[in-house]
Amino acid sequence: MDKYSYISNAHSGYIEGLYEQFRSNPESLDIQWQKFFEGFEFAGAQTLEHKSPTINKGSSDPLSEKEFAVAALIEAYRSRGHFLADTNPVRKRKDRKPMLGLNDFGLSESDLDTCFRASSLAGMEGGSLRSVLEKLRATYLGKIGFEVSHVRDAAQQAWLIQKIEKEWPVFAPSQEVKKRILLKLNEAVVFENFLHTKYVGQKRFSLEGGETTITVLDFILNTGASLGAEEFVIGMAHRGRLNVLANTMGKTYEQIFSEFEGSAIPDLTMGDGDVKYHLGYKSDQVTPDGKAIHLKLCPNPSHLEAVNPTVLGFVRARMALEYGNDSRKIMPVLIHGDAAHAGQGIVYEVTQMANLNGYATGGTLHIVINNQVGFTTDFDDARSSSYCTDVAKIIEAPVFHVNGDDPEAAVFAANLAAEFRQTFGRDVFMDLVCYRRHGHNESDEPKFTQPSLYNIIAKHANPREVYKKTLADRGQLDAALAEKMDREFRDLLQERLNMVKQTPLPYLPQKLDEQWKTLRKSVPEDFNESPATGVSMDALKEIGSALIRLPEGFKPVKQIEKLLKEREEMVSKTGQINWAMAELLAYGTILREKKIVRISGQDVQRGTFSHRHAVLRDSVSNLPYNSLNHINSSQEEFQIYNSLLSEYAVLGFEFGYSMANPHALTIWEAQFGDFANGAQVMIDQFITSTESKWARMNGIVLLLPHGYEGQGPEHSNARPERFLQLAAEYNISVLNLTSPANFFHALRRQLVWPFRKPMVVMSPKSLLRHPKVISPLNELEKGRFEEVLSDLNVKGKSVRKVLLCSGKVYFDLLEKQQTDKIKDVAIVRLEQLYPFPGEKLNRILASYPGASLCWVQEEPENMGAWSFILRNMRKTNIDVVARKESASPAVGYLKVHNQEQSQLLNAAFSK
Ligand SMILES: Cc1ncc(C[n+]2csc(CCOP(=O)(O)OP(=O)(O)O)c2C)c(N)n1
Repeated sequence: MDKYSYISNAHSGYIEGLYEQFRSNPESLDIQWQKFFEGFEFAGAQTLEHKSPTINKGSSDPLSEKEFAVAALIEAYRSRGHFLADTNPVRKRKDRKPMLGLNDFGLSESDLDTCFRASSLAGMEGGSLRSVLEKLRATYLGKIGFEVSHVRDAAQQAWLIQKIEKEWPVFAPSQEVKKRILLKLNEAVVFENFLHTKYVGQKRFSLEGGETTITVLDFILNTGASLGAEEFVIGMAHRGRLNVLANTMGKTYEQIFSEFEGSAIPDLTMGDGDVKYHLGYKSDQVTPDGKAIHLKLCPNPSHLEAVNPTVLGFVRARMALEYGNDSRKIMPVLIHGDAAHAGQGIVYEVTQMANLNGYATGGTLHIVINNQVGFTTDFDDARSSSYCTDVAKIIEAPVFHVNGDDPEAAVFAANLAAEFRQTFGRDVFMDLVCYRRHGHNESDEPKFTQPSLYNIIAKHANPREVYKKTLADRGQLDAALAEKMDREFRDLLQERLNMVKQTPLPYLPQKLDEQWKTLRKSVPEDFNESPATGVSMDALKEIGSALIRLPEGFKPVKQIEKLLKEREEMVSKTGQINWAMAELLAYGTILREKKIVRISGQDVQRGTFSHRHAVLRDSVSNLPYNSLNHINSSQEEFQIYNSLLSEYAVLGFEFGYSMANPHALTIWEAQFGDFANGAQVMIDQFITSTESKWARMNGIVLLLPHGYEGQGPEHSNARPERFLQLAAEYNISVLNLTSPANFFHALRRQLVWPFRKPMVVMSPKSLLRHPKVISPLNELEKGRFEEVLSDLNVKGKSVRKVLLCSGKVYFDLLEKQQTDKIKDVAIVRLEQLYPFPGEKLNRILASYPGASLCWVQEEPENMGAWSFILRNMRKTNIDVVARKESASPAVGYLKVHNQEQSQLLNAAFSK
């Protein structure tokens, strides 16, 4: 093999390809390659035989091949150097085959003293290859592994390379900065150590091994604030949370110790509460540089990474509410565990949201506390990717892998990350490689599974000691100062603990955020009757005309012309409105009241079933037109976004949004209700339990298309039984509606109530076009949401049977009742299942004395609302007609479905 085989066989084609690309479209290349080829073309004519840098085997100009080899080597350090960086504080890094040896490029020791033109052309200072290599190693193989070559945006990449190559090698923090680093490390280390000795074996998910996190956060807040951020919203799991609460968020040590003492039983009327390492907190602080900032740590459940979309939704809403949509003023910070970040699908979903119109928040700053172990699982079993942060590459976000034992490196990376986020408004990731001193929690034995690693960790000094030694070795530390810091902080903690031992502080939930102050907690009586939610006819007409107006020159497709005509007829001729119209009118009324309506979900602009057409498209230009944004000049904005194909993250985002702005109507619509189980974590851990766990209300709306229409096991069932099982203590409302007017009032009720409740609606599919699914327009003018609808046609003592039902089956029953002219069976609809409108229902049932009662549902008997009805009507003699118990929600054959449906109807009306 000839000595340049690597470059000539493997890389020449590659570089030639790049050169071709450069000639046809220079912008498409990374900035270093652009510079390289520009320089090469400029200088090439004088020294190269060919202007084109074609590399021929046996070329007569070996120097030109070596120039390319040197260029490839520089490029390789930039793109793969991170694989060799010294980032692991406790063990040798895995060999990721970085191929950075001289011979990997057809170079050898004998070339080291040659000065290659390529190095200065590639943006490195000139000099011998030896000096260039030294610089590359110092820059890329030090305590930070910079992973930035996948960032294709030329400006971002040039900025990053400049910072990395010009600033990092000469980074020398001032004495002030060093003191601050030590102070934060001291707080982090002493706090953990103090808890460890005072509360032996109590779970706290300590940060030990990763204490540098506290320093990193401190600098992110300081730098972020200096660059314009006024608010930071943090999401994180259990690991290190108490330390962050105490030493970043400013939660008092007394409060934390009181929670450890756990002496007093808190007031459970406020809810059932949560463990201390899940609780949220907010505070106002001043950074070391003197900037005032608001900090918020969002409450989160055990489910790792589940909090992420809620943080982003929260930030998005705050951005609009407080900061005129200036994303530089508010920064989301997500702190991850390495195993969770690599393994949880929600991380991918949330990453995909980063730059989407409907979800962008001006970039998230991510920090992974990478302690190399997940519970007991080593990273080799936890991911196929090289890094736990590899998801960053899908959005071309830079990643800085940092040795957690080098707080100065961590500070450089933290500042760089904050600056990048504030400069470019894009995500950035910091992978803080550290270790976990104890087991998963403080009573776990880590040596069961990582004995050799834990032998090393047992002897490894904590990051504060490591830093103290570094400073001492450099002659930069006053030993007495470090001693003093330690002693004073320990004494302070002891003093606070003594206070708490004498008088423990009671548990107090966080005060409500400003936006919530006009609202109150609900009481059971609130649900006896819904509030009035009617709207004047003038307002309805104004919205109606916006819904039929088009901008000058707008050419809709044919079907839309027809739709607009129908809309016009509904409002000005027939006075009978369908589902879509009721829905759009409801949104319009809220917008007119200067409140935001925000909807997202798959294909929501048109509506999965083509009913909504909230955003119209010009048939020629394709430009969108959002009719509800053109009602009048003082209205609020109608925000309707087709979402990415995700349920978990999108529902989480909307939940977070409604957490920040209770005066916006925030809606998530599932494509079909079945898919809500892809977001089950959000439903269980947040939507239905937030008020009880964290004393926080939420008014999100879930629209879940539901109904048996012969479409098979999926697309039929939004699993109302699950929501009904989760319903208790007035935590949510669950609706299964049949009337457009009722939908209108239910939507409006969300913001009229003086409290907030999540609302889950089993929403229609075929009923969207059912001729009987209409309401008189004037029902929107007056009235309120009706929880129960009685039979208007069949009344009185002659009724032998009452069919109680909910949702779509009503129309099947009604058709049979009318076709067969049945006068002795009445049909009563429960429009709201939960809170169960028992009193109203009983009043209606009392008007049918002597009649038997039968619950009718389309769902199999083990699904639907039946078990809920039984539980709520246990004193009533009630029968059931339903599909037979089954494992699958519905049959796969239309004919069988039709057969079942007619049997169901016959059974319902049978004697
Ligand atoms: C979704 C989910 N699955 C499983 C668990 C149980 N669990 C708690 S911590 C943990 C390991 C997390 O490892 P990592 O993300 O590396 O964070 P660390 O605890 O090491 O800081 C697991 C599996 C969980 N909390 N959430």
